[in-house]
Amino acid sequence: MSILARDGITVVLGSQWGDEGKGKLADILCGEAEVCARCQGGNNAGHTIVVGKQKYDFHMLPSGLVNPKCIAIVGTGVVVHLPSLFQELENLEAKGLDCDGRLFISDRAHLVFDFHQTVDGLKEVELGRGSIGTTKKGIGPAYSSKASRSGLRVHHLYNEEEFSAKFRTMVSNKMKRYGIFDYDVEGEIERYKQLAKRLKPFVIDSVLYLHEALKQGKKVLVEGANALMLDLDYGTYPYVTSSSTAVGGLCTGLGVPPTKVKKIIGVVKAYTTRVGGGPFPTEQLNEIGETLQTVGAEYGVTTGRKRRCGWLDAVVLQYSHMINGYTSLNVTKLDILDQFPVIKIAVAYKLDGKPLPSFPADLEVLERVEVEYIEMPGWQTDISACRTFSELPPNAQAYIRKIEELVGVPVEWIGVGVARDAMIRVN
Ligand code: 2SA
Ligand code: GDP
Ligand code: MG
Repeated sequence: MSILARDGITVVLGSQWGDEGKGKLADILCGEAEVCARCQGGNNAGHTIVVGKQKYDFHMLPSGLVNPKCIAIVGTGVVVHLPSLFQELENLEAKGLDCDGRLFISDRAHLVFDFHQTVDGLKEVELGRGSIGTTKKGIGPAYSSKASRSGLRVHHLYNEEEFSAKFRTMVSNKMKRYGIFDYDVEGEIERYKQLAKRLKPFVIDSVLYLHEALKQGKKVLVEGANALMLDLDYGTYPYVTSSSTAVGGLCTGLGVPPTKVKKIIGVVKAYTTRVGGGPFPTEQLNEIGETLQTVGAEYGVTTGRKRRCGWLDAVVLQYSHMINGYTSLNVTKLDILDQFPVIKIAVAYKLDGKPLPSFPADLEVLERVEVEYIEMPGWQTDISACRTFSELPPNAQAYIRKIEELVGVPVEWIGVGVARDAMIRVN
């Protein structure tokens, strides 16, 4: 039975605050995909894939590169820091992946420059205690350049005069706003001339490429980065990233019609984590949170920061499903709950004693909500060797069934360990 939609696009999306294990599922699905594309974000993302003894960290490049038959596309909606892109490619090749002729970059994708990263850091300092906790990869400033129509795109690299003039203006505007910072503008322009040459064989019109691939009936997987609660519009603004991480970002970021999107898999960590600032109603600032953090090895793949941890939140998942319309779910890291005698799930938020109808927009409201939980008995057994749903202990099965009931979406995949094969397919 096919694991991807038979025709059109399958997409893997983070349903919480990221790091749900999207990379691992994307890698499994890429066993069947002919094309794997990224549609948003940049090298702020960190997707981990473990195959045998080898561990791969992906940041900007699609996880599909692990499968030797898969073509990888960095789509228009991605913001690309070229030095990091080549570094990532070199790291993957050093681990034995042959990416030759399999990676393509949209000519319409916007570029992230080192000065965007500097500005990212300066903005965070300005915000002080209210800082977002960004990855400082220049993501927000690069998307700001794009939205303010002053950004540079991949195709601009091949018009040296236009590139240099716009580049100088961009830097000078940033220095007017943030003060003079150390930056060799002319040296950078020279460096980009070399990077442009190196990039040339990778550059394509990704709209045409994907259109043709879909017309030929190829199976396309789109790998979402970050997650719904970090979406610029629907996340916990302003504690969000600067791209559209929801399903809509797929269409804008790749230039494909929504009618081509056939399967939408929401990745749900069996508990919740968040890295960076911002509200987190089910956060456990206690022993439970510490256990989840250590047993779950919850560290940022890009920055190495400790991730904040808490119980699963059905209010978040229901809201996430309203926006993304999941056709199935992948519950990941179920094995991390193995030792808990009791597992909690948030099922409602109350404000001044009254239940809220959905996840609130206003962070001040969110800060004040009282979270209502249900309790489920744990299974207190090692489930890491389970490979079928029926092998899971009854209490673990009940936990999965409860998630299905609360979200109203079937669970198709269950992760029970880091390795590629530590995954249950629920039929
Ligand atoms: P940014 O850098 O502007 O996108 O940061 C804005 C917010 O988005 C969060 N964010 C992330 N959250 C989870 N995982 C991410 N990727 C890395 C990982 C994170 C890391 O896989 O572990 O290594 O720290 C990611 N990228 C951005 C970020 O924490 C801000 O809250
Ligand atoms: P992504 O950003 O959504 O791709 O997730 P990350 O790679 O940032 O973080 C997920 C982490 O959990 C990685 O270290 C994965 O190797 C690991 N992981 C994924 N699925 C499972 C699982 O089912 N069990 C365990 N124990 N670890 C998992
Ligand atoms: Mg991650």
